[in-house]
Amino acid sequence: MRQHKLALCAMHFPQWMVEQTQRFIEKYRMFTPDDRVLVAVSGGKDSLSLWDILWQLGYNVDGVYIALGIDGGFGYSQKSQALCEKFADQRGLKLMVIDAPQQIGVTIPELAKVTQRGKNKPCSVCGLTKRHLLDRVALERKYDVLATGHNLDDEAAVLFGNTLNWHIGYLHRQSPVLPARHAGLVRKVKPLCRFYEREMAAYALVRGIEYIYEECPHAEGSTTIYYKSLLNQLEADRPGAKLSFYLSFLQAKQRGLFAQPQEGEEGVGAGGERLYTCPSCGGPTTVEGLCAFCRMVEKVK
Ligand code: Q46
Ligand code: ZN
Repeated sequence: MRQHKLALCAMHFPQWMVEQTQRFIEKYRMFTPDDRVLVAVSGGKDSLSLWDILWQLGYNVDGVYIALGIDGGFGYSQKSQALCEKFADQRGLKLMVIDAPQQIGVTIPELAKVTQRGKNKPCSVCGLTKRHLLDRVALERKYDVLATGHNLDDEAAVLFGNTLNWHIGYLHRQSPVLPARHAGLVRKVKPLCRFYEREMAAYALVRGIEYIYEECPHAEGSTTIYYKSLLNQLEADRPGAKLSFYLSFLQAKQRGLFAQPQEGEEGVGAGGERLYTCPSCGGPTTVEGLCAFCRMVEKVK
């Protein structure tokens, strides 16, 4: 690991990853051993490794998989669900499977067509659906916190995009911990946000975690992938560039850059706007009436 000037063997590397994760959980005050943690798993290396790490650390942690009904010619959703189930079975862990098409009435690609949102790419409706279903399952089943497997490469790419466009609201909100700003939202944390994608792949390999190698077929050509490749070029010339880009941002934020006085308080959105409550699902919405998810479901009906 050039950025840390550190070389570890196959025995000490996973131990180091587990210890580091515990450090980050404490440093950012993500959760405590008393909390009920729900990990959102996709079948990929990051989320399954996160579950593995939290399980080894002895946290009270269950998993949730959102079945999206995406095929891509190779049974993407089916395959990733099977890997999550296998992972949970091998360790005796509890996995909940939420069937998105069952909840909405159509698969994610069909939903994109019906609603005409993102005609070519279902990612915006997919993201909206996943966020909604994850908040709902976490709240209904009384979890204290929802953990996701976002790694440093993911966070640096999002930060890069937000900085290129100076999305102040998003910049202010991007953080290893996202407090619940509304009764319809659960607290969210990203314990892997300081690990490089390479480190996560190495961890999964060394621990023998079986994960889905293929990306979602709809991820191809996304701006995030483009930003990641740009940042990889930078990292190749300057080892540690991604980490310092992200950490310097967190420090700058702590010092008050992007501060918006009201943001973060309950009932106030990312841009400081008021949050209303959706009369149908009880989730948050920035305009009065149905939330974006419920409006989308109405359209399907
Ligand atoms: S799963 Fe969904 Fe992603 Fe696939 S359709 Fe797009 S948003 S790429 S993380
Ligand atoms: Zn709603």
